Amino acid sequence: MLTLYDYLPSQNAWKVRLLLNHLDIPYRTEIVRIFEGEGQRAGFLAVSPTGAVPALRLPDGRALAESNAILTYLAHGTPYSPADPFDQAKVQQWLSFEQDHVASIATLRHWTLTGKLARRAPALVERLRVVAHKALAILERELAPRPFIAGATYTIADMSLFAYVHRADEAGLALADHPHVVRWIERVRAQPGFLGTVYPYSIDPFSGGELP
Ligand SMILES: N[C@@H](CCC(=O)N[C@@H](CS)C(=O)NCC(=O)O)C(=O)O
Repeated sequence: MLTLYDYLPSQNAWKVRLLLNHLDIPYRTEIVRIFEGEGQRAGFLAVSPTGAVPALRLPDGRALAESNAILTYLAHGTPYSPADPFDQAKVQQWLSFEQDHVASIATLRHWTLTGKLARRAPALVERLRVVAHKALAILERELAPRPFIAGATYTIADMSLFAYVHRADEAGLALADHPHVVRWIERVRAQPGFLGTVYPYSIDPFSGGELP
């Protein structure tokens, strides 16, 4: 059976939970208490080189880290990953965009919800806000003419982007200013096997501390 190394408030891990739910694949969960330093233990670093969740262990013992790599692996041969090489690369294009641009929303949300924002350098927060606003503006423009980010069908690129974009309000970014993004969020929510559960940081009393 697959093992998902998880931290419940992590939306990077949620992406993988979402795809496993869409595909109805059974798995076991191993919780990594990232704020208590468990990610930096040698045993976990052998699974995930950065010490971050999510990570996936296959039944044969091999391990894979990085949410988008895990999505790519699990979606291979399913309707969520196109077979055509160009379409596949287009999905990868948006997965790269997610890591390069949308991660700003993830960081702002994390700092806002765990009370760290006021402790951060204002110039750094401002820089992240600029990147996050630009990311939402790009998505608004790109989603205007088509239902899903990589084309006509729902793919892992949508899952990956959705994880943090649909929580942008919690990062202090107004989703209502982006009507095409809002309609895309509704389309993603309507997919069979959609996973609605999002865990708040408040379930972890250590989440207000700094990551080791
Ligand atoms: N690029 C990674 C980012 C993963 C990530 O930042 N995970 C956070 C939780 S959302 C984490 O485990 N942080 C602990 C750490 O970085 O030590 C991915 O997409 O999987």
